[in-house]
Amino acid sequence: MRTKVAIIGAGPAGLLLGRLLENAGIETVILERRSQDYVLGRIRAGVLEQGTVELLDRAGVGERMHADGLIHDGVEFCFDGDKHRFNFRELIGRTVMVYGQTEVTRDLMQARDASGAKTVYESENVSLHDFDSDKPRVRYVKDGIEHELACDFIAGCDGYHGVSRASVPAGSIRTFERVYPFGWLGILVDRPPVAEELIYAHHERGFALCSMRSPTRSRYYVQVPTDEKVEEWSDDRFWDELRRRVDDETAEHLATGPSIEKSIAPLRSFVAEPLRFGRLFLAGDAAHIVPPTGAKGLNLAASDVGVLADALIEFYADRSPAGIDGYSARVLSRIWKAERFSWWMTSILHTFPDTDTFSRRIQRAEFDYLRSSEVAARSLAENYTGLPI
Ligand code: FAS
Ligand code: PHB
Repeated sequence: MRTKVAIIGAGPAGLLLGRLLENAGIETVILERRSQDYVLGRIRAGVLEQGTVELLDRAGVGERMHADGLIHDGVEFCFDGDKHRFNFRELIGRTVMVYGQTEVTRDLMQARDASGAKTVYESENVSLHDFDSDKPRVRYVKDGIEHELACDFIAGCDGYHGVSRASVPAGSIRTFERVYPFGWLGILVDRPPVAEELIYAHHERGFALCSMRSPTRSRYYVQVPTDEKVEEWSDDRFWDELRRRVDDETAEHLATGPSIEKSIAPLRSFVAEPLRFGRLFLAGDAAHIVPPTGAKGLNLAASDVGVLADALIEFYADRSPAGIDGYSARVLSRIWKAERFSWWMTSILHTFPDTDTFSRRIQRAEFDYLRSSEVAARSLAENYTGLPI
């Protein structure tokens, strides 16, 4: 079998790259380890930057997002009960879209299925070969039968635990990492959101986030120790803890109910460099991880593949290598700025086990500076709504 671009992974990065390339007449094959239902069953991101919305429109999958997504002009920070709203539209004339990653993935999957482009779900033992030559190959097993896919390029969109980054010789790649001493326990509940916009809460007991998926479905998180077990958290225990970390008004208006999903996600910052190895390119979580505090993970994956798609389209149109040669440096510059913002948001909003009174005063000063300085607030707004691609 042969194709132009072999894409490893059918998460948002792989599916969006596939759409952008197929729309430009460039044939792709996506190899995904899991089933479609499994991929759709993962509950993850919730906030889209305007740049991501524009890319999804360009991919031709924006209809349901514009119909069901919620435009948010800002967010609220709550520091030990003090609340302050940051109005992004007033500060910098930009907004964000609340539309769950599950729905983005569903829209991309449906468009790909309708186009007839080939996706091999439940492909096993994917391995990458000869990507340091101009004849790269991918091998995989499907239903017990071995296959080989010859291609021009391989896009490693297979996430943090994928095979693509692991296939790069150790001496050819550097990684940078910070693992945080806590995780996020998240629940999904079919109850109206407690507020119109997201509330990021700092409290001495730990961070909490009030988010949403629609006017009738909410998403909440509380910071938990890294060794916490989700089975030790009943719904009642979760709601009690959330109420203690937010302001009184929010606690009073919280509409609680049975969780329909409950899971703990670890928090880490991670970047691999470079992101191009001959005919292999890394994009999305295969290339980087951010703590979800800044709502950057999904958005970075989208901006990576937007740049990679343009580079590959240019190569096939003009045989020009300029875009593919410049891919790694270009996306890494934006990745590191998103890493900085996500680390900063995580640092000011979470309670660190080894913290001291000086560090807690600095966190409070960060909040006081943000709410008293328009310049500081504009910087927050610029980063949260997404830096230029
Ligand atoms: P993904 O991990 O989504 O997709 C990679 C795909 O590759 C998967 O479908 C996987 O099955 C497949 N794959 C892996 N190995 C393979 C192999 N060997 N062969 C074939 N396929 C293979 N971001 C936010 O902005 N906000 C959040 O709240 C948030 N919460 C998160 C919670 C969790 C538990 C996790 C893990 C991430 C969260 N993220 C969040 C980040 C998340 O949204 C990612 O940034 C986003 O999924 C990145 O998309 P992809 O790069 O496509 O990677
Ligand atoms: C979510 O709704 O899942 C969400 C929103 C904002 C974040 C992280 C997660 O920063």
